Amino acid sequence: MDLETNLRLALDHREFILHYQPIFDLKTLAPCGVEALVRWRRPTGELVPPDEFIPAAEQSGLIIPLGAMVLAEACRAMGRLRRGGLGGNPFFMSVNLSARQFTQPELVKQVVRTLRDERMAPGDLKLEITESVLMEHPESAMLKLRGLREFGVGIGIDDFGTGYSSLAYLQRFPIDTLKVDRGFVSGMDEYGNRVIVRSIIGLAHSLGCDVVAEGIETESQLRDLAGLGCDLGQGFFYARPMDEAALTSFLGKEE
Ligand code: G
Ligand code: G
Ligand code: MN
Ligand code: NA
Repeated sequence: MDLETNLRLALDHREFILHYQPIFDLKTLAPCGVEALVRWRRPTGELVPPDEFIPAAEQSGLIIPLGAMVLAEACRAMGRLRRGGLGGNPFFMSVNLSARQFTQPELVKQVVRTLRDERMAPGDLKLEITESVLMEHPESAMLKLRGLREFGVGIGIDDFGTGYSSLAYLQRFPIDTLKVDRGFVSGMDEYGNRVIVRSIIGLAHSLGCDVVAEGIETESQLRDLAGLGCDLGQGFFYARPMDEAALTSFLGKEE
């Protein structure tokens, strides 16, 4: 069977699950949100990472039902965390949107409907979109971002610095967060990467955004980023992506 057929069956059989990676405050080390990351759990127990199926899901259009499932499940998990008294206030759930999901005409309506169905506070949700997706059709992207923002949903730009952004648009888009791509963070001992990270932090703050550094693997990267004024971070140093049970226990210990 080809991958597309396999993915279709996997969706019917509910083989897609979410892991969550905590995002923390670089100054206090307190958790302040999580990023939902989808995995394909094969009946054998094997966990297939998203890089191996998101492109095919995107190509085939299956990303639409898969993305809808991811969003609804992330909202439900957030509800369970809140009811369990976990996740301080403010605490957000970050969900990745692919190009095809974001360009869907019904995107804003669908997000609004899901939040209502799942009774999730819009301010608890952050959507991550890459800069290339936003810049491809910036005017229609603007309308969607405004629709989401008016409803109270947060917007983060994922992998920032790896694509091309028009500064004029960045300034006009209602964005809350820039996420520094982990490539820059892992290379921060090189002067060039360090300059880029410092510039992204400065740019984000000038735009009124906060900054999340991705892929923090060492304490020295953490200190370095904190020293540069970076607000938030995620990475193996603090916590790996984990299933909901592990997340519940992780957040319980951090309270
Ligand atoms: O989970 P992992 O840490 O391997 O993530 C690899 C990539 O897959 C990341 O770039 C992330 O943006 C993407 N990804 C993870 N989960 C989702 C998802 O639910 N939807 C989309 N569109 N991309 C995702
Ligand atoms: O959406 P995005 O592509 O940024 O998704 C984050 C990806 O980065 C996921 O695949 C996640 O598993 C991975 N990741 C998270 N923390 C680290 C880290 O500290 N180091 C590395 N190499 N990868 C990480
Ligand atoms: Mn992301
Ligand atoms: Na990223």
